[in-house]
Amino acid sequence: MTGLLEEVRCMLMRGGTSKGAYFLAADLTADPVARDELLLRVMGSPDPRQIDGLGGGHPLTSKVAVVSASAHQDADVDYLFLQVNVEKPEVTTNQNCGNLLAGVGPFAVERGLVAAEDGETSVRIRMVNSGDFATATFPTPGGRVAYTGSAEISGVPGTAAAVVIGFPPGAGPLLPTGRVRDIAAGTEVTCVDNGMPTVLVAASSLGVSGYEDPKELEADATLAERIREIRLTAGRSMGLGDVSDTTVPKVSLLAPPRYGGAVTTRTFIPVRCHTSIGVLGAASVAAGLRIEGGVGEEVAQLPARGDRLRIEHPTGFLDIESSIEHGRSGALPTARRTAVVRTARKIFDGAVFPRPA
Ligand code: NQM
Repeated sequence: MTGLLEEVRCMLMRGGTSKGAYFLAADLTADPVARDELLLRVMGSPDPRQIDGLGGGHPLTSKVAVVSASAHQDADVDYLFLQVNVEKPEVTTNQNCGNLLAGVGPFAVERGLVAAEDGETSVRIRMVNSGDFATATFPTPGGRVAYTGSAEISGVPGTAAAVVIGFPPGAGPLLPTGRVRDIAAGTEVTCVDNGMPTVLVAASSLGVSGYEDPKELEADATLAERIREIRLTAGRSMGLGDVSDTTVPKVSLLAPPRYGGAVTTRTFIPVRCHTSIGVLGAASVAAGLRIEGGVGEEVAQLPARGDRLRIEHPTGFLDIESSIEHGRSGALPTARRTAVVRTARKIFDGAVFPRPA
């Protein structure tokens, strides 16, 4: 038929400091090749402006969540995260996204996958990309998702209802290289995975302060090349193989805090510099700062007590609760618990009309 556009049921949501298209798995084809081809047309990729689709021309606004009922005994729903490349015809599943995760519980209630309580509802989520789990708790007065509230997160104007997300320790090792410190491309790093494979580097060891604006850092070709070399070497040591075309590991530059937090960060995801910091990226930074002998030790100021610490980033801060267990008699540390407050908001609900194939 000529002239008619195909349509797919879709909800656009802000999840934390990112924005993405949320789908029920049942509303998409199960064939990953056909699904990815459709999602490129939905988001308007490849095109730096994504002018003909939902994407916003930046990796943080070119994201997709696919949600379905879970068959796993410890989960209510499965959440598959897809990163839709802005400039290349590429959709990847090799990373997770803790920001879009914030919208998964509300979306699951909106679509009837989970029955809401009158008051607040907890949704147990299996993150398909990593196999890890999270529990999201959010207000549902009268059994309906409340989006307005008083929680404020840096990088998002205004306030909204809090989505409290707790993460039990993931299945993989906290220190994937088996060491607290490595040399990657001549630079001292600590490679951590507390939900997001992340390479921690002192900003000063790369000749920058770590307080620069993301745009200024992105424009620094010498820095970009150093970060690329560090990622390639660290990625191999972390068991991720050749990471030249993947979005993980992230590289987080660390500098001393300036506003009472524990550390300042500038995080490369992996080429663009994050305007704030990813949730799981922050979980990895927070756990990494607590590792005795790690590169964070010379830079961070950890709170004297308690699990909560504040990570400063380009547009404010992210508070996160994190604790690790230091191994006895030389054993490596392991993650214990991580929890964070995010917000999420439904922006539209309806049908998306993808660019014709
Ligand atoms: O680390 C960006 C984001 C993310 C990922 C990225 C994220 C996380 O802010 O949990 O949320 O690192 O690619 O959405």
